[in-house]
Parts: sequence; C-alpha cells; structure tokens
Amino acid sequence: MAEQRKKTVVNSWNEWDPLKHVIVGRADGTMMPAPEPAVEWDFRKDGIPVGMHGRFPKEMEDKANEQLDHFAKILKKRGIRVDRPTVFDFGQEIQTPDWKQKSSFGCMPPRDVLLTVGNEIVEATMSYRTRWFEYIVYRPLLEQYFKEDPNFRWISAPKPRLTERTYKKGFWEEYHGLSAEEKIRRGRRGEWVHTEVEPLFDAASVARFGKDLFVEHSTVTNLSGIEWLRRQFPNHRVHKVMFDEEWPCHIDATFVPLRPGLVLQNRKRSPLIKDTSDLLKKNGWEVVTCAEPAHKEKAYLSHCSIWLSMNLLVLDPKTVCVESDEKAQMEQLDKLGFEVIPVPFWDVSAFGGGLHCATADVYREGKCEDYFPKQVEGF
Ligand code: ABU
Repeated sequence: MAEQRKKTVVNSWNEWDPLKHVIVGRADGTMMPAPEPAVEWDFRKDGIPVGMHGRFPKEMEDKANEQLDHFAKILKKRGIRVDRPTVFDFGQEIQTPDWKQKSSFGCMPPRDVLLTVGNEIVEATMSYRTRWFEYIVYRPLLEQYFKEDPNFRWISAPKPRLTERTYKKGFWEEYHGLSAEEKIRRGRRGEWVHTEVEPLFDAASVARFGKDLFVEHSTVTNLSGIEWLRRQFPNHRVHKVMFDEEWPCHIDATFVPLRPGLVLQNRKRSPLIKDTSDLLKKNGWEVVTCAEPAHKEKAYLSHCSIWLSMNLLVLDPKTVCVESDEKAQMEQLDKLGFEVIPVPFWDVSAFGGGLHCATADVYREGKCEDYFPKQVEGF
C-alpha cells in the first residue's frame, strides 16, 4: 500500500528545533549570470573573463545534483519530509517593464528566497535582477502548502523595481579604483552598490532565534529591507547586525546558532555592532569561533566563500549535518556534544552555497520562545 503522506503544517521559529519537513534545492539549469548592476561575478581565478555567462557545464551540474539527491536521501532516512522545487528555463531572457536581463540564476539555494517565521513563509524581495523570478520555482510547493495548511500565511514581500535608482550611479567604475583599505572602510560603513530607494533583502540575511531575528545589513539587504521586516513582524525583535567583511552576502556562513545558548561565529568576520555581542553575553549565550575551513580557496566557478565550512544544517539540538571535507569543523562540533552527520557537498558550492543554503525550513517542532529576555536598549 502506498505510504500516506501527512498533510503539511508550516511552522519553524528558529534554526535548531527538530526538523521534520524541508525544501532541498536542485542544480538543474543553473546559469553563470549575465552582467547586471547589482553584482559583479568574478571568475578570473578560474580563467573566465568578467562578463562571460552561460549554463554551468553539464558535468558539474550532474555532480552537484548527485550530492543534493544524496543529501535529500540522508534527510528522508531520518524521517524528514523533503520537497524539491520545479525548475524553469533559467537561460531564457527575462524582463519587467523596467529592464531586461539575459538570464536568471537557478534554484539550488531556497534559503536565499524563502524565510519561514512560525506559520508564515515570506518570499524575499531579492536584490539581483537575475534572481527576480526565482520565487516561481517554489510556487507549486507553496500553493500545495496553502491548500493543505489552513493556518499557513503566505507572503510575497514587495517586488522591487530594480531600476537605475536602486543602484548607485557609477558605483563599479569608482569601486575598481579604490584601494583595498578603502574598500574595507566602506564595507564597515555599509556603503555598497544599493541605494535605499526601496526595501531589499535576501531571506538568507536572517538568522532566526525565536522571538529575535538577527538581520545582516549587507550587499543584498539594505536598511529599508530590514525596516520592512521589522514592520512585517511586529511581535518579534528585529536586530540589525553587521560583520567585518568587505563584501558581505549572507549571515549563514558568518553567525550560525547551533542550539539555545550557543552560536558559531566566523573567525574572520567579527560583529561590527557591539550590541550583538552584548545581547548574547547578557543572556548567557556562548559564542564559539568556528574551526579553520578545509579548503583554502573557493570552489571552481563558485561565488561563495570558503566559509561554507560553517554553513551547516542543524537537524535538532543534538544533531548537525556538516560538509564531509570539513574535518576540523566536525571535530569541533563533536566536542560540543553534537552527533555530526558528514555530507559530501563541495561540488554544490558553485551552484549557490552549502547545506544551509540548499534548504528552507517548512516544519520544525516547537514554538516561539524568548531566548533573550534581557534586551540591550535600542538594539
Ligand atoms: N550563501 C552563503 C554564502 C556566504 C559566503 O560565501 O560566505
């Protein structure tokens, strides 16, 4: 007899409660994106000139899909329901009334697009033109969840126009002429390519700690985006955080909660806003510095950093999935009392990230709790 699948319930408040239902991305059809004003994809280290674009080599795509499917199998074996997105042709030209773009990106990292907060899933605005239509790959699933769960709240954040007003005029010309020190100084001041004309955020800029959401001001999430989240979640405390990095992207290779009272911190990207550390300390949270990553360089054709070493997926407060090359990271987590599940995933990096990026929560047991009863005023 065919197995009876349980009806969907959307519920997930943090990054560590027992995971029961998750979306895992796919590598199919992923594109090296065509140039656009938001970002410069630079693969010169891999012998690819700036501006070159097109579909990733089939062999790479197949290897990535093999690792993604294997990861999905590991999760299923642990009793976790796994859903997958529906791919569209990312190579087709896209357009809105405001702009045209030669292609989209792909659908490996659902974490970038979907933000689950309790019974709500928010489709993030995104801030790259190449990622504007990415929500479409998740629509069949979200439609299904909407039918099956009467309490599911499905929200699409305001689609940004991404016109010339969204990006600073002449940004890239000036940026290329800056010294390394000046780039770092500007990063510390949060001066990147986006303006504040409209709210912009990626879902992976948010780390969920129950009632407290830490949102990273970065090259993909502007201050208006953080303000939009603050107004969208009036019963939460939304904290703007920043980390010391020239071109920050997502929080999930920087500041990663592991269980109540324990956060993994990137050893190179320390918090720039002192209140972040103060809040953790005041509430008895321990911050451990991550282990040295196994890889010294980014993966071939990867836009993501070597810090995917800490882009892990917590299955419950005692169990964590870690990329299988990351022996030092696994050892550190083992010493912290976790059962560590090694998952081969390095070949997925170029398709948009690691184990956390490749997933989006649908259901974790548990409810909204206050892990920071002692607040830092104004943070
Ligand atoms: N999306 C996670 C990648 C962040 C990083 O490259 O550090």
